[in-house]
Amino acid sequence: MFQQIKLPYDFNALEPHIDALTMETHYTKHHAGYTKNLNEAAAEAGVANKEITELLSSLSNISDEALRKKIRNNGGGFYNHNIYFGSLSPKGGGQPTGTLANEIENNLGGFNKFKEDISKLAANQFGSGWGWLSVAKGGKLVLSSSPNQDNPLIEGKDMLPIFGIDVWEHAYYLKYKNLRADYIKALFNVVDWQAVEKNYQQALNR
Ligand code: MN3
Repeated sequence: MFQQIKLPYDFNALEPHIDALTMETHYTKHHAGYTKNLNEAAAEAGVANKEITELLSSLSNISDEALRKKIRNNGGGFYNHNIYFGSLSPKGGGQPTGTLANEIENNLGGFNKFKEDISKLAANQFGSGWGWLSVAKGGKLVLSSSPNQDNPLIEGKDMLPIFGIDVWEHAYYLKYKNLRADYIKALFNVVDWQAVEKNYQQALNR
């Protein structure tokens, strides 16, 4: 069974940056829905025992086209939101420290440049999708964006995403309406860089 991460904070904990109703709807409806649909489709396709990263990077092995599509959309939705919700915290904000900070400095031109670049990628993603910070094989940090519930793994890039900005309207519309850029700016006030650093270390050790 694929399971949603438990939120280590209350739905209202990220106020005023992310409002409680958005958080509750996002987690209990959208993310829960992706997870349920993934579990159904994965059982049907006989891939329920795979690691999610393995499953998403080998979708072409699923011969039934409808099932493959269902697992792509819902498996992406499941995995992407585990990363998203897991890297937010009421105690977040500020900047990464340690190894991740050094790599952002060395690979991505420093934190301010990184923040500007990933924000632009997320803001400019046409329609629904994600902005990503990922780790390529060998440890290099890479920025990208994806449509729908895709991510670099699904796109066959052999990179592990460690931080994602959800720019589906369900992530911000109740509070920010059409102002996606304002939501992205606000999100940085609640990013838990220690959690992202943990994801980074795991990605290095894969
Ligand atoms: Mn979402």
